[in-house]
Amino acid sequence: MEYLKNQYSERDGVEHAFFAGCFGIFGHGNLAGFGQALQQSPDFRYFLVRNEQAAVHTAVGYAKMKNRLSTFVCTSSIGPGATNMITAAAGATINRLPVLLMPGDIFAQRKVAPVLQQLESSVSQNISVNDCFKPISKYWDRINRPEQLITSLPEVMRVLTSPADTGAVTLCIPQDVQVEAYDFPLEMFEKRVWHIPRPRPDSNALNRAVELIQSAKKPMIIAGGGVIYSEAEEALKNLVQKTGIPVAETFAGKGTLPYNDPHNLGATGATGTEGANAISTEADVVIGIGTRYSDFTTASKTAFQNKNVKFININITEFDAHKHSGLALTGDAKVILEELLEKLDAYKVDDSYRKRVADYNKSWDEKVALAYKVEKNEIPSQAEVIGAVNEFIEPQDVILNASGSAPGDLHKLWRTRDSKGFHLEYGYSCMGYEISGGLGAKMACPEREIYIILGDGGYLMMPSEIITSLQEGYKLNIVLIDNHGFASIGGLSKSIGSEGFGTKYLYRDKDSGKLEGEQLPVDLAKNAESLGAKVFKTTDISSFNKALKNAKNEKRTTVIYIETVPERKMAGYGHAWWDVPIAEVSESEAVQKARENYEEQKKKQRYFF
Ligand SMILES: Cc1ncc(C[n+]2csc(CCOP(=O)(O)OP(=O)(O)O)c2C)c(N)n1
Ligand SMILES: [Mg+2]
Repeated sequence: MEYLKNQYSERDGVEHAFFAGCFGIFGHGNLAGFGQALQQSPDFRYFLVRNEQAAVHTAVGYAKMKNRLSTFVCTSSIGPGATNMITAAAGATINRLPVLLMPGDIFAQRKVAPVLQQLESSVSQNISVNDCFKPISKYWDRINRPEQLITSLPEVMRVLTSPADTGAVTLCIPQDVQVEAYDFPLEMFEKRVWHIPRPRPDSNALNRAVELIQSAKKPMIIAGGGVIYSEAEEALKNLVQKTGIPVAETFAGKGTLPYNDPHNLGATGATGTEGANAISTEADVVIGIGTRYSDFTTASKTAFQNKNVKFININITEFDAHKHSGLALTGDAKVILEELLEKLDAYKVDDSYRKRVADYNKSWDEKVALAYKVEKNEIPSQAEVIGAVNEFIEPQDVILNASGSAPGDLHKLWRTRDSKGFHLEYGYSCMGYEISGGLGAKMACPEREIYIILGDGGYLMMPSEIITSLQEGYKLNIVLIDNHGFASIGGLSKSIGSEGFGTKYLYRDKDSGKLEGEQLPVDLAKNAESLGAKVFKTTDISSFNKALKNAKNEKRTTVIYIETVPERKMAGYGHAWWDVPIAEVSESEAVQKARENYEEQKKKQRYFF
């Protein structure tokens, strides 16, 4: 604890305590060691959570808002407490967000094995459930002797503070080792600052990139989360204004430009706008900045159809910089964009191209306005709910979501006015991230209101951290959208010919044996109330709008409950496709038809050499 307290990060001259404290749940595997240490370290605050998975989501939500310059430690007992963290830890690594996991581990001394919750192995005594963290950790270690911490802790910090390598880091400490005494060198506990670098690109690679851009007639930028983590928004804006190169945004990159910047094509890929998908189809040079090129971004490798398309990838991670056989500009987005701008001289795109993009920006916003427009004051569509929230909240407030049908709608429809105002965990899209991740976001930015868009399915997965938000006095605004099941997966199931099988909350029908009986009598509003939230149960947009106002005056976490009609949806545009394989052989005609369409779409998929 003493070591962790003294670790700082620094970028651009600003220092941050790297750990804001510790989340956790105690059991026999951590209460006597970590627990006792935390008790005697009131300046390293301990936060009791309700679920170890939530602890990690909260740390991740916090780290995302802090642009990776600060995070939390998460401690768990051995066994189930530890493995509960695995889901969210994978999310941290996929989203390239730092979190330090400190699960307890089985006795190093072994005499008492098997202890309660120990998984035994007949092939090795050096295996515990904590080995499951290995494939999802960017660094993993087990401390069998106290002095191993002297060399392990600096590795933990190196990885957590590395913009290229960061993710979940796991440090397992057996429950008996946790309580051993050792005379550590005192220098270990002095303040240490980890300087976050802004590496510049190879100058030859930069020259080649400049040449390639100067030859481009239809260049475009795909802006990913890395733009925001590098705080490169201003550099991006300057480059775009001067050159006229349009920008399309991934989920993590949405908000890099304000929604109404005429160079902003908005969402790209499977959930992309008309403009982004039209331009990406034709683009001759694609400049990916801080993007992993997930299948949603590339419309499952169908988004880029120009035969001669070339990629330039600006990325701090060499692994990502080389994707799509791209010209790799490995380094920090902000400084690379600044250098590019200088070197590009008078390069700009044709006026007609710039105008075409500006027209797309405008015509898309007209579509958004239509989707926001309340048709009738009755059970609304999800888009109307999103519109009501968007029109109510302040520009600096944060919309937060991770799973269900909301991510796609938000990607398309949210008018983002602040680069930290759109918080989507869409790398792992983990149901359950919303409330816990929202708590982390609020802890990182208490001055902003956090609006969590949450489906009934996501709510049921992990409502528990409402309690933690009350305990700590961090107010969340939860918009709970009830469509009585999985609208997203139900829709997907219909699109592959499977009729929404197994996606609604219905009783099992006694005669057919299927889940097609009456609706289950679940009352999620009451459920949220029972956890201590102030609940507003609304039935249409006008009562929803009133609730938004009333919720703003509340001091504690609020839940605005609303039912929506799942059927009214936004259309997909251009190459807005997502590869979800459909059975090659089926007796169902619907599946056969869907398979035909699938085979057509498959033909558009590309490799890039
Ligand atoms: C932990 C987890 N399990 C399963 C999934 C797959 N999945 C994605 S969306 C979804 C349904 C979400 O339901 P709900 O929150 O009600 O949102 P809706 O689809 O109705 O908009 C499921 C099961 C997931 N993303 N995360
Ligand atoms: Mg639902």
